[in-house]
Amino acid sequence: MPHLWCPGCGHGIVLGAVVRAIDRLSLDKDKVAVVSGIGCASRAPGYLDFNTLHTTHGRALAFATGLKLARPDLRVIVVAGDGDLAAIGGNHLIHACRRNIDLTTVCFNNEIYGMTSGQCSPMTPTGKVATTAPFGNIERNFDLCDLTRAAGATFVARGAAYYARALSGLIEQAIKHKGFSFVEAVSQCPTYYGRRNKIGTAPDMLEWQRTHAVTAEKAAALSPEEMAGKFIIGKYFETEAPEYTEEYARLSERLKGGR
Ligand SMILES: Cc1ncc(C[n+]2csc(CCOP(=O)(O)OP(=O)(O)O)c2C)c(N)n1
Ligand code: SF4
Repeated sequence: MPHLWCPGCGHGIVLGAVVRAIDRLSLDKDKVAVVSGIGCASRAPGYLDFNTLHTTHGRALAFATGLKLARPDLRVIVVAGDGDLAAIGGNHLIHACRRNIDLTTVCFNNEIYGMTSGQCSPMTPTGKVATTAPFGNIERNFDLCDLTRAAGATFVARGAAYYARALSGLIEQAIKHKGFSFVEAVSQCPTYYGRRNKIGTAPDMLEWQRTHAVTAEKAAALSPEEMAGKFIIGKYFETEAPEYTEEYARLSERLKGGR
């Protein structure tokens, strides 16, 4: 199938994990809507036969919020890059979490702006090189799982392209969850991140994911020194809280009754 992603890009693997999760849940295709912003990750809906929306950079969650409010019966899934969600769309991200609106967001985290040729994103680790940080990034990157949990998301998980099957399972759980669910999917951009940072080819980057991802159980047994540079995968957090579209429907009924 012709596609725009570079050979070895992790985004196709992450998209495959999303599709398998939807398939396993046997959702009616017409009841699924996939919304994205702009960037390499955000081209994913172009390959899907659901209701799809390719929107503007950073605004996928704003469009998805409007869609979900108008059509609460739809399963709305947002797919977008780390730059899209955490930089220009950062404000929409924290407020979607705070509202606990029933959307599932999958962040294709390649730690860089891929489509525009490798500028820093809020996920570029300190010290890494980008076109906008030729001497090494001096900013600290977000921990998106901490950020979304603190902002009010009721389901938070992290997976990686290397662990595609587990990632798909996490996305499946996130879609089933009622409320705002967030899955960070660590993906590789060999073209602009791997090559520039001398991490190597796509297989080298996948090997890096294999050796640097640890489960929460394993992480608990490791010292801070042993955890340095590693990242935790698996379900990070799940809780229940009032969901926004239900609260809105309740308010609407109350006002219709004049109360
Ligand atoms: C309003 C606006 N600002 C900037 C851009 C340019 N732009 C297109 S893609 C992109 C970065 C995408 O990075 P990310 O969201 O991390 O996705 P990736 O391409 O890495 O998958 C930018 C800045 C744009 N299209 N619209
Ligand atoms: S630039 Fe990077 S993220 Fe974009 S398609 Fe190529 S490898 Fe993938």
